[in-house]
Amino acid sequence: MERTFILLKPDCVERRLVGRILSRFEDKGLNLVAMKLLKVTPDLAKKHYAEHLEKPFYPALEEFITGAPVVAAIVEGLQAIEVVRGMLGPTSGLKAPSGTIRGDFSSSRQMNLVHASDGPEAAAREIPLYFSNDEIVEHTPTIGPWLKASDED
Ligand code: FUP
Repeated sequence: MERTFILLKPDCVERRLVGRILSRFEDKGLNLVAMKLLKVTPDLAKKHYAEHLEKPFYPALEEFITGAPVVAAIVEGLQAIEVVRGMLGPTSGLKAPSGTIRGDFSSSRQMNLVHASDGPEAAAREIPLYFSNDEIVEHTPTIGPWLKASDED
């Protein structure tokens, strides 16, 4: 089992899409192991988007990500990092194919509704930015045997 970090961004909360987007992760069979509503501070935005700090679009990105509440979550599942990235689609909603979250709900490169870790190093860095260890809930869902065969890992 692998864990990945998901952030439902301000456009997702403002557009009342939180329930519908979370449903897609639940429908896929991913386990929710942590979740909270918060406002990203400028300091947290700089840490989260450290690789983009020097980019020309960073000031607008910080204004956007700090502009309304977000929902942060950790989900768990087989190959969860790659599976969730595939569910989001490419960065721009204009390029993302129908059937992906960004393709179905976004027409923007910045307002693309959801962030998810793009690899194991990113997940390991991002999860502790948003959650302490005691906010992560270990849990084995009873439906587990109906979501995958016992030899799949
Ligand atoms: P992604 O990994 O798909 O979330 O995308 P990136 O890490 O490349 O970019 C991080 C965020 O910066 C994206 F969600 C959108 C935003 N962005 C812009 O606002 N303008 C750009 O030109 C590129 C990215």
